[in-house]
Amino acid sequence: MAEDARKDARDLHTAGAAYDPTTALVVVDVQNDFADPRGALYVPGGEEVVPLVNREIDRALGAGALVVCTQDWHPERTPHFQTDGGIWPVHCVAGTWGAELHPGLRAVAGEPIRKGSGGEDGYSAFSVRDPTSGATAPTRLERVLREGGVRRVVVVGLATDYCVAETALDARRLGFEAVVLTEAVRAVNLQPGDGDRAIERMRAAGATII
Ligand code: VGL
Ligand code: ZN
Repeated sequence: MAEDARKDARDLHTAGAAYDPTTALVVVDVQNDFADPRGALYVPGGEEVVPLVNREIDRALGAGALVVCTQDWHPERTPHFQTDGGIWPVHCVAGTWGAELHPGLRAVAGEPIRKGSGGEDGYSAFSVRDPTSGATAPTRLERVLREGGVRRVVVVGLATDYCVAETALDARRLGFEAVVLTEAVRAVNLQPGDGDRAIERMRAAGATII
C-alpha cells in the first residue's frame, strides 16, 4: 500500500500513470464512431484523448507493461441499438469504418479485445452481457492479464460513463488495482454529470483517480 501511495504521488507530478511489468494499460474503444466528430456516437472531445493515450502507450511499453486495446464490435442488428429497442444509435458495426481504431492511435501488438459481436452489450472489457436474458460471459481479458502476471490496470479511452467505468469497476471486482487517468477519458453525458458520477462510482469502488 505504501508503495502504491508513493507511486500515485509520483504520478501526480509526472503526469500520466506509473507502469511496471505487473501493470497493464487498457485502451478502451478509441474507435472512429466514438473519437471522430463524424462518428455515429461521437463522444465530445473524444479525439483529444488520442495523443494522451499514445503517450501512455509509449510509457507503458517502455516500462515493460502490457498494453491491450478493446473494440466495441456489434452486429448490424442488436437490442443494444435504438433500431432494435435499445438506447444507442447504430455504431461500431463489425468491419465498418466506425468500428476501426482511430487512425491516430499508436499500433499495439496483439489482437484487440472485441466485445458485443454476439449482439450483447459489451460495456466492460472483461465481460459481455445479453441485454435480453442478463446473462454475462467473460471476454479473454482477465485470462490475458492473469497469464501476464498483471495485478494493476490503468484504464484510458472512451467513454467514461460506460465502457471505461464498467471496465474499471469489473477490474476492482476481480481484485485488480485500478487507475483511471481522467485527462485521457471523455464522457458521453447523455444526462449532464454522468461522467462525473461515473468517476465517483469508480472512486467508491477503490479505483485511483488521477
Ligand atoms: C460505449 C455506448 C455504447 C462505450 C459502447 O464504448 O463506452 N458506449 N457502446
Ligand atoms: Zn456499443
